[in-house]
Amino acid sequence: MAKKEEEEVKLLGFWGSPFSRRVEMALKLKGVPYEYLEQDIVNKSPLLLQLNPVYKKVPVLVHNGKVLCESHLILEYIDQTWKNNPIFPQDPYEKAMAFFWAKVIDEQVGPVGLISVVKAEKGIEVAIKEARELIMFLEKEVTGKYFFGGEKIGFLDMVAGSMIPFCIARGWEGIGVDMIPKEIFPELNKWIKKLEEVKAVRECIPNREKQIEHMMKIVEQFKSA
Ligand SMILES: N[C@@H](CCC(=O)N[C@@H](CS)C(=O)NCC(=O)O)C(=O)O
Repeated sequence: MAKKEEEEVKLLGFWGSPFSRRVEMALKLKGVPYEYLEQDIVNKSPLLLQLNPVYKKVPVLVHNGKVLCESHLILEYIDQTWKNNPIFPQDPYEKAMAFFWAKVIDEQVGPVGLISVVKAEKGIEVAIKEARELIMFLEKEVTGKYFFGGEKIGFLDMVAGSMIPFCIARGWEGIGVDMIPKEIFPELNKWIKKLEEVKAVRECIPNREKQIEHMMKIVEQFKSA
């Protein structure tokens, strides 16, 4: 019998990055061993610049010499390469919608939601109201489900989980805003608890105090930008 080819999986990431944490969640969920290379995202390593010359960002996954950038694409690649514990819906429409909401989370709710509240150009109340209007779409999306992915944790749980409760919410918390209170978002709060019960997720949640401190540095940059 032919010997199974040795897999070489490397991940260039940054501890506080939701984009790289979600890739780790997927690798852990699938039980894929990987070598993790922590990156300085300010003083970028020659390796990062060489592997992701277009965006110069983490995460970068290297699988048997093949280089992949952009977390959504990396998660799809992981799901198609290691088929156990699938994280994408089989149904083409559901899969397209998962990508749609992932884009909303990364491009609207995430950093943009934090910047809008920090800058509060129309006033803090309006900024909070607008951010919550977007988050309400996610509350509706998860209502009646155990996870966004259904019975089991999936792609959208990893995208939303890495970005909102364990990253951006810590920025809002740092500036004294409880953006996702239980009274307004009961389903999302239940979902956050369920996420924390999943070992692959729990192992990828950054330390709370360290993350708040990191998010406050980002807030200062937003203020002076
Ligand atoms: N769209 C990218 C976003 C990746 C990203 O923004 N990574 C940040 C870390 S959180 C980074 O490497 N930033 C370095 C920079 O902006 O120069 C993805 O989904 O992977």
